[in-house]
Amino acid sequence: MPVIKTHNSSGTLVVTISRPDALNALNEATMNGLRDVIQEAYQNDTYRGIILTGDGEKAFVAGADIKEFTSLTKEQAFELAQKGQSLFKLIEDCPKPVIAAVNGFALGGGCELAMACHMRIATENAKFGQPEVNLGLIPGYGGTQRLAQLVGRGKALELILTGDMISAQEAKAIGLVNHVVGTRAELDELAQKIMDKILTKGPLAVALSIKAVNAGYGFEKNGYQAEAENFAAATVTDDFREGTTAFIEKRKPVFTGK
Ligand code: CO8
Repeated sequence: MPVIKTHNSSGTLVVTISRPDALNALNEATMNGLRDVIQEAYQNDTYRGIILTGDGEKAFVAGADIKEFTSLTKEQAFELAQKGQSLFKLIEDCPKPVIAAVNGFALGGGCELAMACHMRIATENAKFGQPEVNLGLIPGYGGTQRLAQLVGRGKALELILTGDMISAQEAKAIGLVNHVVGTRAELDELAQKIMDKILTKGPLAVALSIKAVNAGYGFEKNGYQAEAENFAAATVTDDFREGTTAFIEKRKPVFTGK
């Protein structure tokens, strides 16, 4: 199962993305599994909050599964981006608190997933980035919007245009991460400690706070549609074919701008 759920006595649903051989990359089955779990969390009163994490020490999520989208049509790419955007929006709008516990690489769709959560806690070894440009691509799961909201437009553009990976400490310094801890055990402990504190508050006040904060970042008012359109436009270029082929062949891409 690519999405594992466990439930503890405090009412926290721990959702673990588990595809260790692919650094927990988000393939279709994982995205579908994640949607099912989040929808269930909306409806099931046993679950009072969600901690979202990745299996193992190496990766939270290393992005969308690059091997799955090498031969998309523009229409399919647009639909896939919109589908992912709507799942991440479901997470962002969840009336129960959602904490990302980031244990390693949070890249591309993985960084976008962490940003859709209400807050982010990371281990020292975590690395954040939007490396899509290395593939001749742009972020497609809300990253162009949420990164700018969290760290400001200038820093967001620097990260998106260079594709650079940054450390957990750098991510904290720019406001992408709330807290950084040393080990995986400390990560789980702090995520639960913050969750437990939130769970002592009035659940309605928590839900209404999330709703009110999110209202200032309206899905309709922002550029999600433009992101999906430009993501789709990128997927039918020679550069995208070269970028993804080079990743799979483990070599540097040679881009031509076509
Ligand atoms: N997709 C598929 N497979 C992956 C991915 C990925 N994103 N990341 C890693 N893997 C696989 C590798 O191919 C490798 O598999 P194999 O053993 O079969 O060769 C395995 O995981 C281990 O990875 P590495 O050997 O590369 O491990 P390293 O420690 O050497 O490197 C890195 C780790 C730096 C994280 C490296 O794996 C990497 O650069 N990964 C890709 C990161 C990336 O570019 N992510 C962004 C993807 S694009 C994206 O997320 C767009 C979001 C919107 C999509 C919209 C949907 C259509």
